[in-house]
Amino acid sequence: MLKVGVIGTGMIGQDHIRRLTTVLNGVTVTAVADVDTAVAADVGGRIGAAVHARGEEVVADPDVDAVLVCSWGPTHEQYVLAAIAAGKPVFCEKPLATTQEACLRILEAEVAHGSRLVQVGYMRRFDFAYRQLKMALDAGEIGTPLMMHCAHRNASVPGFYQKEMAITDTAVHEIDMVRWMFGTEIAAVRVLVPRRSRHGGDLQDPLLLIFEMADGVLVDVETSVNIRYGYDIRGEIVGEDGTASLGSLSPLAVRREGRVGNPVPADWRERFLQAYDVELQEWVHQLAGGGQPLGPSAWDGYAAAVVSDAGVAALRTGNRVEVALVDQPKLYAEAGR
Ligand code: NAD
Ligand code: ISE
Repeated sequence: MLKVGVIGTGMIGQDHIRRLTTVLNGVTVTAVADVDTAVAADVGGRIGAAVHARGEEVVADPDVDAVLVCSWGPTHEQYVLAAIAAGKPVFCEKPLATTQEACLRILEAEVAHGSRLVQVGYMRRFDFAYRQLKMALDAGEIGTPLMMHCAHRNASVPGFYQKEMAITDTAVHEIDMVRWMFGTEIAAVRVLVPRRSRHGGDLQDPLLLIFEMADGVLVDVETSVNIRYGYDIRGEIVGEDGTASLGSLSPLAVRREGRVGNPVPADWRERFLQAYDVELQEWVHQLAGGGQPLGPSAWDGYAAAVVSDAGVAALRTGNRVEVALVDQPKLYAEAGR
């Protein structure tokens, strides 16, 4: 039984604790911490886990084999570095860290450790529809890919959400997904700014991002974070011989009063419910078997941070911004790492 300690017991922390304790096999949650000590005490109390005042105490707890970081982005680096220093595997919700420099410090620490300990929470790689799409692409069903059209629509976003977050917090999922889908890096980013939705308040919403992949594939991503009607994630790849896209929003179709309707998921928890289950179940199995994590690596977290920064610069300047990555350490050179 893998014993996991969770740092950050907010929205996704609680959702992951629910799946670790009631859905998945071979895992138990033995410790939690949150700066909001009342929330941590409540969540920890419900599952009989030790409640610590600080995240570092979760990492150091002898009853914790592996760490799950679900606190706010700017706090990720300190906990990931603490886990690496303790030699414990750490699953970190996205982003790996909020600056490229912090991601590089994590890469350096993991490389010095000598084997992979870090996995980053880019769950789309575990989503059934995205996996089907990649299988069709890799099997050559639509020929050589030329373009991909994506949309990332949130019904609404919290009050602290700022305009750059459409790139660093929202489109960052597409940034990771297209690197994995096409097996190549993003070479340059442009951001186009359309007419502003009246539902977006002070945000520049929507945005249209253009990614130039290193092999020439062009990707466009619409981010709309106040679309109101629900959570809608789209993706269509245009190949030389055909197109392939993510399927229907819902397995349910309601026919009523002369219309057919598919329910739209309310948010990411509903849309990616099973992807998060698969993501963490594969992580648990891999670690319980004594292996290294196989999902998105610290390198992937670093690359996403660099592309996000390029996107923010493109938004601020209106220019095309090239992406410059450091040389990839050998630890991450094998496929899938
Ligand atoms: P949230 O605000 O609901 O929860 C974050 C929790 O972290 C809060 O309870 C807060 O008190 C706690 N916290 C803040 N600083 C801390 C610290 N130094 N030590 C310990 N706890 C601390 O936010 P959320 O929506 O749950 O997001 C948390 C993280 O998960 C973010 O990095 C976010 O980007 C990521 N996230 C990922 C997905 C996904 O689809 N993979 C979805 C939502 C959120
Ligand atoms: C949130 O943090 C997530 O990661 C969700 O998957 C994404 O859809 C949302 O836009 C982000 O704010």
